[in-house]
Amino acid sequence: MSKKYQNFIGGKWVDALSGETFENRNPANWNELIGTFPSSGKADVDAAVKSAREAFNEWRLMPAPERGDIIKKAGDIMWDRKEEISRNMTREMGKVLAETMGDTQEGIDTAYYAASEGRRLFGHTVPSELRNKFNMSIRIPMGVAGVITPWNFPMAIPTWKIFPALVCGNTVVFKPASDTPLTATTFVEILLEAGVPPKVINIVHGGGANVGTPIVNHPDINLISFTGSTGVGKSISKAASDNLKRVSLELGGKNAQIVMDDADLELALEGVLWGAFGTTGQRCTATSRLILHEKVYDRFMEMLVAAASKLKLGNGLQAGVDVGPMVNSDQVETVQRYVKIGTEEGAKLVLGGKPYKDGDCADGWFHEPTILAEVTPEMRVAKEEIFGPVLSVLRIGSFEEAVKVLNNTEYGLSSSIYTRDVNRAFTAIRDIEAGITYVNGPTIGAEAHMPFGGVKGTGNGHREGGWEVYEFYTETKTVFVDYSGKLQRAQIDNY
Ligand code: UN1
Repeated sequence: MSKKYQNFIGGKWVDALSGETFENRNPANWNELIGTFPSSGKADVDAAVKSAREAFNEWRLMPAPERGDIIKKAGDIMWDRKEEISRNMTREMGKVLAETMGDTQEGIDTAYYAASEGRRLFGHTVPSELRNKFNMSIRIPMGVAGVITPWNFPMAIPTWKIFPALVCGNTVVFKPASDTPLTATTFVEILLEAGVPPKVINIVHGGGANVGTPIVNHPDINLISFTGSTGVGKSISKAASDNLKRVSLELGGKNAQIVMDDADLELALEGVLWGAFGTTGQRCTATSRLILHEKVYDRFMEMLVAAASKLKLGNGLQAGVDVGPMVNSDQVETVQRYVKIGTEEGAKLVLGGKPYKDGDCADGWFHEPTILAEVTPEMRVAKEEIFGPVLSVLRIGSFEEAVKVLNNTEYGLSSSIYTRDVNRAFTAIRDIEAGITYVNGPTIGAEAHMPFGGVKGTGNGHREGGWEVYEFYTETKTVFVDYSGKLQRAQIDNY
């Protein structure tokens, strides 16, 4: 049975002011309607920002460890509901159950890390240049955070942003992707059950133009955290500069796995299969390029095509399925467009290349795992993000060439090298232009307590995850306490 879901604004579950709704359907079987959600607009955003602003003063005064206790409780509830959350996630966006379980677990890990951060939020104490004077820096919340999240990690990414925002004392207006409103709604229910005061968290469903843009433009929002495409990220950055909002952008990737001639080929094969076709290739961190040493090229390609052709497509809730559907028809079209671009550029299609409609997959957005071989660095399929189950394979003759080819993209999120040579591994760590480098592991699989983010066109220098994201959600206040009982002039009286 499908259900009608609502926004949560001003401490209440409410419809969009327009009364309009949109449908959420299962990408593995579009006949299955999961629910209808409010199609909101600027007026709904205004109400949500008002609510978040009203709640800020009280929330900021709650001790951070107490806020952390609430986040811990949210993690506990997610743990108890892990399977149910993950099943619904597979229904609404397609990836296989093992992966949606991982996505939910990433949210739980983030909760427990954030909870403990409530007991840190370190500042510094520093000696003063004057006698009887005390210097320190403390961290203060910013205000209202606008959080705009994608559909590919419907639980993990919202938790990456919202748990740190809350533990630092900010209130939140949350716009989840319209492909995954159910997981987002469940997340908000969990926050409320855990004890987040009602007006502190607000969720507004709807599209980017109708909801995202008013959030970005709203003068009473202090910071924006966005994960999505580079195009949208750039426009957010421009719009937000008008009232000097702080903006964290997590954008595209064109991640590569290098396989050197001394690599453990079986291990590298497992890595590239998981990196390229896990989540149907729909990760910012997905392995979109394989940079393969010429000495192992033919052998490895044979292993790769044989293994990738055995991957089983289907509904992610069924046991034995390796690859679920793509999230919607637009994504299938994008992949089809790139297969055409690649073959026209001269790449060789060695596997897949078509939407997949067999058996149970007839009514879903499935696409075959696809491999383009003999790709050269100047081709578009070597440089542009595709966000689907497509792997471009490039042949290289040396380590130096491999790094140069890897760096030949506007993006810089994740990267990987398979080699048994420790000198090469460390040189790669130094010379690869990416925010994340894996040695003898695939490009996917970041952990919640480590900084996550990229260089170049992948973002604007901020990191999510780990300790660094807490810098984003706070401002520094510098404090001087003079206990000398007299006027002391810095730089003057002491010199
Ligand atoms: C993303 O694709 O935006 O490292 C996030 C990974 C996951 C997170 C991916 N832990 O692949």
